[in-house]
Amino acid sequence: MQRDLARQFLYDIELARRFEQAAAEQYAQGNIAGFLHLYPGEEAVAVGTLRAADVGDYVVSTYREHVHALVRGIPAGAVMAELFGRSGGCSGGYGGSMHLFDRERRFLGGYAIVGETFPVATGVAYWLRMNEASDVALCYFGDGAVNQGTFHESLNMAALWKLPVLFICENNHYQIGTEIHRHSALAEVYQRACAYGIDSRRVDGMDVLAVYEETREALHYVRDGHGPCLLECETYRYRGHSMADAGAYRSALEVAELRARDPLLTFTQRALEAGWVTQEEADEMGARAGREVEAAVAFAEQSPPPTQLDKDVYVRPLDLYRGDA
Ligand SMILES: Cc1ncc(C[n+]2csc(CCOP(=O)(O)OP(=O)(O)O)c2C)c(N)n1
Ligand SMILES: [Mg+2]
Repeated sequence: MQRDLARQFLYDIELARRFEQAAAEQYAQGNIAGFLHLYPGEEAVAVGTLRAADVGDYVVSTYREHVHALVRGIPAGAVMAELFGRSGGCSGGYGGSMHLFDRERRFLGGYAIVGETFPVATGVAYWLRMNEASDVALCYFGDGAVNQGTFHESLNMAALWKLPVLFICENNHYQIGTEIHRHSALAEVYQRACAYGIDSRRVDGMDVLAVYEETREALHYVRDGHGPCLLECETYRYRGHSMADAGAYRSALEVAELRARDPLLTFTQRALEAGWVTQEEADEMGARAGREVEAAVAFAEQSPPPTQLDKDVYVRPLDLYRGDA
């Protein structure tokens, strides 16, 4: 394990945890409207998978995507301003929490519909294949999405045409308040891929190193032209499904057991034991992440609301085809 990479992981997780905490506070203060789905507990998935990806790979994520956007390199201020619905947001303030977008960084959403990421990512992969590109489409989805028709339609098409797509299941074991054994006949998501002859793996999604290594292997496989792969990351969310959900359907014992495997705590411990960071450096990283989040909130607060709805929402089709829209 390279020391620099370990430190990057640690900073990513610190930033992610603090960013989401700040988002919850801003929501409670009325600065963020609509739905807000937070990620604490699941950080090792976004960090491990996206740090294993190349900058040329495309990312298609769900409504629980703030951390994916941050790890992809979208500035924290642009993500927070988008949550606030301000013009400095990465989607110009028109998308909000569930619709983060950054064309330059190949971050193609933020999708609110469960199961929506499958056809979008499969379409991107089809386009990549047509252009003989070596990039891969990363498709994120929750355990609740695998019973949607789009899952089966997209996996079939991706396998049939050997498309370069990595399907990444963020299995936090709940679809809102319904535990996976109550919503899925087959609770081992990775086993479903064999119905389409797709290579699949399962990894401990609380372990950032394991996620990183498994994703690297999977991406090699896809990039080598073998077709799609499915990676199931077993993880857990510490908060409710959204800010509107107190998560009362889970026992205190269950939450405590999973809190003991907190990726922030366990990876910090591991980094200290391996000598990748000292305690002082780890503390400094946390403080630096805190300052970055404070600056992001300040940026969002001073960013004006969007005013150019007519210009930004409607484009002439010809502009789109010319690529200058
Ligand atoms: C097609 C569709 N049906 C229902 C919903 C309402 N809904 C929003 S999130 C969600 C649960 C999805 O759970 P999962 O896929 O496991 O993702 P998680 O929220 O756990 O990350 C549901 C049912 C929706 N957004 N889209
Ligand atoms: Mg889920």
